[in-house]
Parts: sequence; structure tokens; C-alpha cells
Amino acid sequence: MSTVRRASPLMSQAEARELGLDREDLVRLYRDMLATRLVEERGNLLFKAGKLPGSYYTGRGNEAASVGVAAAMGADDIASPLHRNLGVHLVRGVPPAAIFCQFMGRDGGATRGRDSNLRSNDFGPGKGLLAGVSHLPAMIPVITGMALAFQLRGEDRVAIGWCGDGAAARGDMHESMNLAGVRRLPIVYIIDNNQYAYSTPNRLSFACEHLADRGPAYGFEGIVVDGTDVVTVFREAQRAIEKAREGGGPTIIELITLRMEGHAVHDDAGYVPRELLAEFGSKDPLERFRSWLAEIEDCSDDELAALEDEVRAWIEAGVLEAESSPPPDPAGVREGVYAQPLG
Ligand SMILES: Cc1ncc(C[n+]2csc(CCOP(=O)(O)OP(=O)(O)O)c2C)c(N)n1
Repeated sequence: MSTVRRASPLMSQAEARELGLDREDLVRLYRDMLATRLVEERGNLLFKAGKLPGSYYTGRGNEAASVGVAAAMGADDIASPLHRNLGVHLVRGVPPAAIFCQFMGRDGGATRGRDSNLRSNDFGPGKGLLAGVSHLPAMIPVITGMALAFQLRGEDRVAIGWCGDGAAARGDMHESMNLAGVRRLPIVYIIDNNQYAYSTPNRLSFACEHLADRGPAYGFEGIVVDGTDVVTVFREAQRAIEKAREGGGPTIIELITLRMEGHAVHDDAGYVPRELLAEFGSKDPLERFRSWLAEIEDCSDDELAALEDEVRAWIEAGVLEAESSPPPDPAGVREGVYAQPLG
């Protein structure tokens, strides 16, 4: 029997204003989700044209789960996003040019050609993004350790760690949440429940009703949120982050989405039932929010079309910049791979 709260949807303009979201902030949320989707679509075309080495992962359907949470972070907070969370990078100020450089394995990319996807989040200082190693969920103990460091140093900062539904079953996730609960660490765990861990469906992954039920099991709050609804995601993330900042301890937020494409480009996701795809297709995060903006903020089609043109131009400029970035110099192959000895 589940003990967690199910977040109710955010309905009105007045409620948005209470959260500190004015019209410009709301349009910005839409812009960041749109940019997320369009960067990923452009990356797919580049992959098909043979311009991206390795494999290629997208988070179609998960845009609100990335953007809504990242937009609620404070400037000095730190996040460990995953392969479905491109939107977190965009919200934290990583431009498309840097992302395409990374995707294309160019010298200007975050790993300077050593890896070609979003496994590395190290896009420079000031972004508050922890460099990723693996999704399963290698970064969760690290981000939990960062929350412990913030607490020990008396810093006013919060750590936000993303984890997939499949990865949530691993021991390192359980151990981290246990420590976070015992020490009441300033951390928010985001479980991006897109219902499939590669081809494994939820029903073969866990037997509790919600993954958020694990919060109360470890002594802290769990919330289940419709992860296709960006303003509700924002509200719950903001609440949990500020609670953590004020010493109220951890929260686990389970965002219900559906991975709308295969695990990566090689996978056609034929194992996902069509009815489920149709259900989530009808509540596409971008389309939903577009209708919301039209209804609540009177955003016209022309205004949103102009915004889309601007975002597309920004992305194309990013592709051109990445294409002109040189490949890494083979002579420097060992650079940045091993830590330099201290002293
Ligand atoms: C340690 C480790 N084992 C296996 C993999 C391969 N792998 C990457 S993502 C993934 C599935 C993850 O599922 P989930 O946590 O639900 O996240 P999703 O991909 O569905 O967003 C697997 C098996 C990996 N990257 N690292």
C-alpha cells in the first residue's frame, strides 16, 4: 500500500505567480523544452548522416522532467543529470554548440573527443553539472556525497540526482538513500520513471506501487508527479529543493513519463505497447504546455512560431560552430585521462 503523495496539477495563472513564475519565466520553460527536443532531433539527423560517432540517445517525452527540475535549482546547487536529461544542460547554460561538439567527438567538446554522448556533463565551471560516468546509477553515491559535503561545510546548497527506473533497483541507490535519510542530507532524488529500463518494463523491475514509496522506507518524503507537466514538475522540485535548503532533509520525486523512442538509435522499441505510446503521445510535454500557455497566458501561434524560428537558428549556428571545431589531436590522447599527481 503506497504512502506517498500524488501531486495535483498546477491549474491557474495565480498559482504560477505564487511560485514566482511570470509570463517570461513560463515562456522560458517552453523555450528550454523546445530547444531540448530540437537539439535531439538535429542530433538524430546528424547521426543518420554519419556525423556522430558511437551511439545516440534521446529523451523524447522526458523534456519536462529535465527542464522543470533544472529551472527550480538555485545558482550554486549541483546536479547529476543522465543520458535522457539534455534539457538540464540547456537550462544550466550549456549552448547547443558545446553539445554538438561533444556529440561529434570534436576537440571543443567536454571530453575533447574521448566520449561522444552526454555521459560527460563537465561543460565548464559555474554550470553546477557533475561529470557523469554511468547511468546505473554511478553518480548517485557521488551526488549524495556532495550533499554530505554541503552539510558538513554548512553551505546553503542542494544536490539533485537523477536516476532511471531500472537503475533505481541497484544497491548503490538504496545505500545512498539510506545515508541521506539518516543524515537528513540536502538532496533531492529525481526518479525519471519512463517505464522501461532498456526493454524491461516496470512490472518486471519492482514490486512496490511507486518507486517514490522508497522515500518513506528510508525515512523521508516521496512524491509521485506527472512528468509530462512541466509546471507541476517545477512546483514540486522547487518545494523539495527549498525544503532541503532549509534543513528539512531529502525528498524522492518520481516523475512518470514514457520513453517515446528506443533506448538508443539501434533500438526500435518494438516491445512498448502501441496503446501506451498513443496514451503518452496524446500528452506530449511540449504540446500540453503550448496549449496551457495559449489558454493561461494568451500566447499566440505567431509568438510561439517566432520563438521556434529563433531556437532553430540558434541550433543551426551551434551545428556550424561544432562542424568547424577540429577533431582532437592524436598526440594529446593521454591528456585529461589520468589525474595529474599532486605537488
Ligand atoms: C554500469 C552499467 N551497466 C549497464 C549499462 C548499460 N545501460 C545504460 S542505460 C541502461 C538502462 C537504464 O534504464 P533506466 O535506469 O530505467 O534508465 P532509462 O535508460 O530508461 O532512462 C543500461 C542497461 C551502463 N551504462 N552502465
